[in-house]
Amino acid sequence: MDLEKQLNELTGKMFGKTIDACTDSQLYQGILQLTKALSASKPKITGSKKVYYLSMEFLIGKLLANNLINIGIYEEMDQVLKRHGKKLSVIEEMEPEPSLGNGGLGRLAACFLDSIATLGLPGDGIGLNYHYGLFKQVFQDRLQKAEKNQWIEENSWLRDTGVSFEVSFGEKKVVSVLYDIDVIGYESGRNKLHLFDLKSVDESLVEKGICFDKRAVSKNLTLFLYPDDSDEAGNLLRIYQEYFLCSNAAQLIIKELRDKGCDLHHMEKYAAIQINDTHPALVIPELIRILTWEEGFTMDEAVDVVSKTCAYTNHTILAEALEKWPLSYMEEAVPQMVPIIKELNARAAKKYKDAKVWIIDAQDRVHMAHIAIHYGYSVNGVAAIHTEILKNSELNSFYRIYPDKFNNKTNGITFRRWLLSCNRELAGLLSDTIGNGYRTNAYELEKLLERKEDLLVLDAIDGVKRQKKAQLAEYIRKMEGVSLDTDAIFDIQVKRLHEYKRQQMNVLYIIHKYLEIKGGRKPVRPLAFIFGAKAAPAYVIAQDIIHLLLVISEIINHDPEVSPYMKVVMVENYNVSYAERLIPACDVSEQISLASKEASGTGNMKFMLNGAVTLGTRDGANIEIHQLVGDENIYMFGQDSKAVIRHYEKGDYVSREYYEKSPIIRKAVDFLISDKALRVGKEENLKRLYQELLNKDWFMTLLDLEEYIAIKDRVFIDYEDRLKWKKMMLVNIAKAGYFSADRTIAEYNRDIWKLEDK
Ligand code: 26Q
Repeated sequence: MDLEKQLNELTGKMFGKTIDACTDSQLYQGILQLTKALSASKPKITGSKKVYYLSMEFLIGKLLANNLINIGIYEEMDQVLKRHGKKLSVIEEMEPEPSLGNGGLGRLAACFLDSIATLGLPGDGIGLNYHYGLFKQVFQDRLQKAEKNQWIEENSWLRDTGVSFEVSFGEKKVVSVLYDIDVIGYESGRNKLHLFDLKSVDESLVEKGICFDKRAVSKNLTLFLYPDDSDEAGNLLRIYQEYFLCSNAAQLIIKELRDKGCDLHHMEKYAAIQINDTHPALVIPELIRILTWEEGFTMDEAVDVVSKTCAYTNHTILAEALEKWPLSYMEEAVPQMVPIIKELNARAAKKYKDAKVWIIDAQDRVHMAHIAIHYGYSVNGVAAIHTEILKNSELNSFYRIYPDKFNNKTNGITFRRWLLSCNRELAGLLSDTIGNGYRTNAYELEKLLERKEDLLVLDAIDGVKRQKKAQLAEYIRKMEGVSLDTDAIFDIQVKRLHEYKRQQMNVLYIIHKYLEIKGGRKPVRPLAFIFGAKAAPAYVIAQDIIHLLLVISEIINHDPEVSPYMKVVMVENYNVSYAERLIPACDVSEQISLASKEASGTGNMKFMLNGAVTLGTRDGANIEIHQLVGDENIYMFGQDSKAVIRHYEKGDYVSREYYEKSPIIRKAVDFLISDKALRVGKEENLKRLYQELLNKDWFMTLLDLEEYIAIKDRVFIDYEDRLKWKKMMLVNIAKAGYFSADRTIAEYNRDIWKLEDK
């Protein structure tokens, strides 16, 4: 039966209406139901061994467009709606965005699920069904306020499975319920994202904003996602959440293996469990607990088989983000884990005299990463430089014990969402130019290099960029009330707000530029600086940086002398959907973290794929982008990771020296507490930030500022050599194939999971 007929029947059944009579919201619900039915008819991906990807976060974003593309009916659905005077792109807007992740780590998990299914590998995600997910950001008085994001509607992608487990927190017992979301591969079969919820969850616990009673564990466990991307948050509730995920995951995996008749003594032949950072590392002691207490294993047998089944991915070297939980918290929240963890620690301590590798330290803190490294068979970093830093410094004591466990898996992104879906115009142009092959083999993008001198192709790529910039400008005008000139250079920095990512360095450049324009030095072409970032509510300096951004944008956009030449926009509630609009419209991709601190970054890859040119430091995957595109197609600056690590070791970075030595830096920094800034902004926030920059500046903002200003000025001048710039765009797109998550997942499978091929 054709799509149109099916949709008409469905809307008839659901609302008693034909397609023509439906509202956009009703049409969305009809198409959702139809897509769900079609995906259920896709073959389930099977095989003797399966990977379970455990993660506290799956930042899946809206699913409608992506599912239609992967099922292969996007165009057809678009046509059907057109015939009824409707637009699919408008209907897509009706879908609420699930925000089940903070940033990179969560989005990576979502990209990986797409690629696992696309490669035809049996593999499911296991996570939590947060009712509100990450907070919704609103700006009030130029400060960030957090509100809840209600994303689950009556009609949603979730399927109630009827599966349910009991989870004990000492004497306290709760019951879970399992919801599934289908994961459809591109022109492939179907896997699952399993999301556990709490049967007794109580949404009415939520008071103002995102406040709720933290102690009512049996009611609150799955209400919110912790908003602390890479920051400490020693909260008991987080341990409850982590154990809730791990216990459910362990029970589900054992149930599936039993149902398949597998011998649990050889679990490693049937299952690989990938632990996404340490957040789900309790799955190791929990599996050991179940096998010894309930399945009659000896401790040796249980430790052995679990260690052959679990593998750990590290996403950070920030010391404050490595989870260390006080043993007393564990005793309170998950007492049944304590004897197991003590036994695992005793085994490690007996074998290795170096106390740095023990699980429980002298202050009775449990190091989650140490559990995962000793009792897992693989440890991987997420970009080449990151893995090297893990091996040579952060985890060196472990690398010396287990050199063979360590491996690198440079991150990747799904091209289905980050090209085919968010930039249909570019995807179409690429198909017309080099054929469709790149859609399944991303390396075929390199065919574009043969057209590097072809003016028609270069102009067409530039034409798409203009189109996407115009679309974004229109959206920003509507949403943020700021009008951007499409002729301006769009310079974009979007990512979580963190000092190490150095949004504040970008702002100091902008202040410098503003002062220059005030002094009569105008740029040849208007500049548009666009930011998007959420900050952890408890991260004070990050809140101050948001405030500064909003103050500076207010001052600049309302200054008639300056605003014709530059605009600054901080978009509200940056999320996956906003990223899908921003990334295709970007000219200059800001990737300016302090070298050694950004494990990989994945936004950098998305921008490159969409024809933006990177302005970046020698950090994370920027280094691999640089190697691929060569010196002429990227702007790299700043001290490298070795120099930065040396500064930390010697303690010889003194920000005030940079401030005193350079008039440019001094003028920009002083502007923070100038009358002009204080007239618009709050003294408390601006002064605190000023003091922080001068007296501490732990993430070395001023270290690279002069170089940053110089190179950024050069970027904007180079943009005027339009031919050169268009070639840079083409080379960046052509070389992005390496960053397909399909490549990353093929490597995970080859080196770690070893599942059968299709
Ligand atoms: C830990 C304990 C308590 C509460 C929260 C947390 C927590 C939550 C999220 C700690 C860290 C995160 C997220 C980390 C993250 O997103 N890391 C990013 O991972 C990306 C994918 O590998 C990399 O590209 C980024 O470089 C890395 O910053």
